[in-house]
Amino acid sequence: MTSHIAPETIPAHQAVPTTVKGACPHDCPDTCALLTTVHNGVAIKVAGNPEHPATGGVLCTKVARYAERTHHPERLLHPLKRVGPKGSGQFLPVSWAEALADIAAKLQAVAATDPRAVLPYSYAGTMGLVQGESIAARFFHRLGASLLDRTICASAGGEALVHTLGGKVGMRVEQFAHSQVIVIWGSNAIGSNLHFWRHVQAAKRNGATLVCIDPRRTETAEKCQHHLQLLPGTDAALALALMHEFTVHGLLDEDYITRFTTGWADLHGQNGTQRSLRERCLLWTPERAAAVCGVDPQAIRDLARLMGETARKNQPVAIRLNYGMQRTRGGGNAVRAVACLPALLGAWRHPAGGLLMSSSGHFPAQRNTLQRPDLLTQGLGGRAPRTINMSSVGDALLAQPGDPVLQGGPPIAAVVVYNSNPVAVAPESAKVVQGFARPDLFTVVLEHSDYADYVLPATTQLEHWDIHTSYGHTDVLLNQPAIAPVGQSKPNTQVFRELAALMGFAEPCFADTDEALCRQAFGPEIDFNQLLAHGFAPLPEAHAPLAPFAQGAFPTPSGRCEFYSQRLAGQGLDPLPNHVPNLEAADSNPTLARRYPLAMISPPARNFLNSTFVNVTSLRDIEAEPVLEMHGTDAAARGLTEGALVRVFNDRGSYHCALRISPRARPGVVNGLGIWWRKLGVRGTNVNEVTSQALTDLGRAPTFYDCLVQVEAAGD
Ligand SMILES: Nc1nc2c(c(=O)[nH]1)N[C@H]1C(S)=C(S)[C@@H](COP(=O)(O)OP(=O)(O)OC[C@H]3O[C@@H](n4cnc5c(=O)[nH]c(N)nc54)[C@H](O)[C@@H]3O)O[C@H]1N2
Ligand SMILES: Nc1nc2c(c(=O)[nH]1)N[C@H]1C(S)=C(S)[C@@H](COP(=O)(O)OP(=O)(O)OC[C@H]3O[C@@H](n4cnc5c(=O)[nH]c(N)nc54)[C@H](O)[C@@H]3O)O[C@H]1N2
Ligand SMILES: [Mo]
Repeated sequence: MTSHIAPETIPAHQAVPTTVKGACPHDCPDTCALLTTVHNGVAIKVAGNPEHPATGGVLCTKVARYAERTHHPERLLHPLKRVGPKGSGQFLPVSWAEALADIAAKLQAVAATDPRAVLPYSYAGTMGLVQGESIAARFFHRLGASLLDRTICASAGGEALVHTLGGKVGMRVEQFAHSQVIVIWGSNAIGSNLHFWRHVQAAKRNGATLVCIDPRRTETAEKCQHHLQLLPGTDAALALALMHEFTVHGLLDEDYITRFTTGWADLHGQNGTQRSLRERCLLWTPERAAAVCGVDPQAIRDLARLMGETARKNQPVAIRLNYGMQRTRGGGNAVRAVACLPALLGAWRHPAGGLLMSSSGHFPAQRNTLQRPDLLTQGLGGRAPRTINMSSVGDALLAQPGDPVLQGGPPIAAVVVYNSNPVAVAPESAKVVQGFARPDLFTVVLEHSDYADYVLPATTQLEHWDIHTSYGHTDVLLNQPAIAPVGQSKPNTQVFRELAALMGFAEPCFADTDEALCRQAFGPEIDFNQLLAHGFAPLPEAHAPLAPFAQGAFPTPSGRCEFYSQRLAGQGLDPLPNHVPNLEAADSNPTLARRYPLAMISPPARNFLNSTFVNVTSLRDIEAEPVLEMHGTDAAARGLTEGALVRVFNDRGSYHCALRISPRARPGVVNGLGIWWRKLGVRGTNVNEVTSQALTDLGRAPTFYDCLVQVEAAGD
C-alpha cells in the first residue's frame, strides 16, 4: 500500500527551523490557525498564526503546549495488544501487520452474522473533516455497522436552532466587538471560547454592557457588569419572563415580528394550551420566573429593560448562547426560548445584534462525498440500518437480546473507538465501564484505553493532513503535516484504509489520499490554493452574510423565525418553547430531592479540553486535583471544611474529590469540574459516575447538568 503522506510534503530533518501552517483540531469554537516551528524533524513550538484574524496570533494555554503533547514521553508509539484482564492495563507491543490482520478477521467474523453488531464510537477528539469522518465513515458504511447518533455535545441546542432559526447559523463572531449589550448565556467564554472574549473586551472598551447568565460565578461572570446566577435548567423560564417584560412595557419590534416571525400572536393549537408565544409568555411574570430560577425578580426586570431599551434606541443587542444551558432535560426548549428573543426586539436588523450559538451551519462542506453514506445499502445486505445513541452507550453495551435499545438488531459484539474517550466522558460511567469490561466484547481503540483488546497509536495534528470548519467563526482552515508520524503512529484514515484492504473492500474511494480528501471537502467556493498558501480562507459573503436576518430570510420552512414550529407540532411535540423543569429537581421529584438536595453541574476545567490534556503534566499541575466547588452555607450545614476529601453520590454511584468552599458556587448548586481520567482521579473515578443517561427534550442529548447529589466527608 502506498504511503499515506507524501514524504516531500514534510519538512523533515532540515537544519534551519521552518514553520508549517496548520489548524487546531480541538473541540472548541475558536478553531485557531497554527504555526508550527520544526527543527530537525521535531516540532519545537506551536504558536497562533498572526495573519488569521480570528486567532490573532494568540493560543490558549492548552494548545500552546501542543508540542509537549505530540512529543510526550508517555505517548503510545506502537500498537498494543491486551494480555491481562480487561481494565488491568496489561498490554504488549505487537506489529501493525499482526494487529490489523487480527482486527480484520474479528470484525469480519462478527459481520458475517450481522454487521450491525459492530459499533463505531467517535466524537470530536479532532474536529477535522478528514481524520474525523472520512475513510472511517466509508469503512463502517461499507461494512454495514451500526450508525452512531453523535449527540454527546450539542444536539439539543442544534435541533432547537434548526426549529427556530432554521440552522446552526447566526451572527458573525467578530461583530460582537460592535455590540452595545452582550448577554453571555451559559458560557464561560474566558475558559472555553477565549478568542470570542477578545471581541467582548473591545465592545466593553466602547461602552458595552456585559451580562452573564450562569449558575456558577465563573471568571467570565466576574468580568461582566451583571451576573444572573440562576439555578441549572431554568433558562427558559427566564427567557419567557423577559418576553413578558418586553410585551407589557412596549419594547417589542412589532414591525419585525409581523414581517419575519411565526406564532407570536396568531392563534394555533387546541383549547386548553397556550396557542401563541405571546399568550404563553404573559403567564411568566418576573415574580413567577424568579421563584423558578432562584433569582431576584428585579434582576429580571432590569435585564429586560436593558435589552429592550437598547434595541429601541436602534443599538445592537447580542446574545452569545452556549452549551452550558443545553445539558438538562429542557435544554432544547431553553435554547428555543432564548433564540426567539432577538427577533422580538428586532435585534437581527444590525450586524452586531442577534445571536450566535454555532456557526457550523454556514459551511457548505461536502460531507456525503467524504463519508459515502450510499455504501451503507451494500453493507447492510437488505437489513434495516440501526442507530445507537452515544449518550446512552452504557445501556447499549449492556443490552441483552430483545432490549428495545437494540431496535431488533443483535447485541453489540465489537466497538471501534476513535477521537473519543467514552469511559471518561459518557454519563453514568459505572455502566459504561461495566459494558466495556464485558469479556465477550471485542474492542479496538485508536489511541488510548485500559479496556481495549487493541490500542493503535494515532498521529496528532502535527503529523497529518486535515481540513476544518468552525463552530465559532466562518473561515475554512487547512492543516498540513509539520513532522513525520512519531513512532509507528498512523492517521485514522490510514488505519481504516488498511483495514478496508484486508477486508476486501475494493471501492476506489478507499484509495483516496488525505490530501485528496482535503480537496474533496469543499466545492469551488473555497480556493484550495489559497488554503495551501495562507492556511485559511473566509467563507464567501453568500455563505456567511453580515446581518443574516436583517430582512428575514431565515432558512426555516416558512422563511421566518419560527416561534411556532409546525415541524415540532408534526412530531407531536410542543410547537412553542416552554420551561421544561429538570428531571432531578425539588418540584419534579421531591422524594429524590430530599435524599439528594444539591444540584450538580460539571462544566470543563479551564486547563483541560474535556478529557484531553489531563495527561499533560504541566496542565494537570495547574488543575492539581479534581475538585467540587461548594457554597460556604452548604459546607457548613454538612460540617465540611476546605480541602476535605469528599464523597459525591447518588443512586447511580459516587466519586471522590477535594472540596473547595468557593463563592463560585451558589447555595444549593455544586460544581464538579471535569473531566478527569478515571485513573488519574481520586480512587479511580470521575464526575460521570453520578451523571445520568436520561436524554433531553430535543436532540436526544445527555443531561449531564440535570443531576441531584449529596456530599459527605469521605471515610478513612
Ligand atoms: N478549556 C476548555 N475549553 C473548552 C472545553 C474544555 O473542556 N475546556 N470544551 C469544549 C467543548 S467540547 C465545548 S462543547 C465547549 C463548551 O462551551 P460552553 O458551552 O461555552 O461551555 P462552558 O464554558 O463549560 O460553559 C458552560 C457554562 O454554562 C454554565 N451552566 C451550567 N448549567 C447551566 C444552566 O442550566 N444554565 C446556564 N445559563 N448556564 C449553565 C456552566 O456553569 C458553565 O460556566 O467548550 C469547548 N472549549
Ligand atoms: N460530566 C460531563 N461530561 C461531559 C461534558 C460535561 O460538560 N460534563 N461535556 C461533554 C462534551 S461537550 C463533549 S464534546 C464530550 C467530549 O467527549 P470526547 O469527544 O470523547 O472528548 P475528549 O475527552 O477530548 O476525547 C477525545 C479523544 O480523542 C483523542 N484524539 C485527538 N485527536 C485524535 C486523532 O487525530 N486520532 C485519534 N484516533 N484520536 C484522537 C484524544 O486524545 C482523546 O482521547 O464530553 C462530554 N462529557
Ligand atoms: Mo462539547
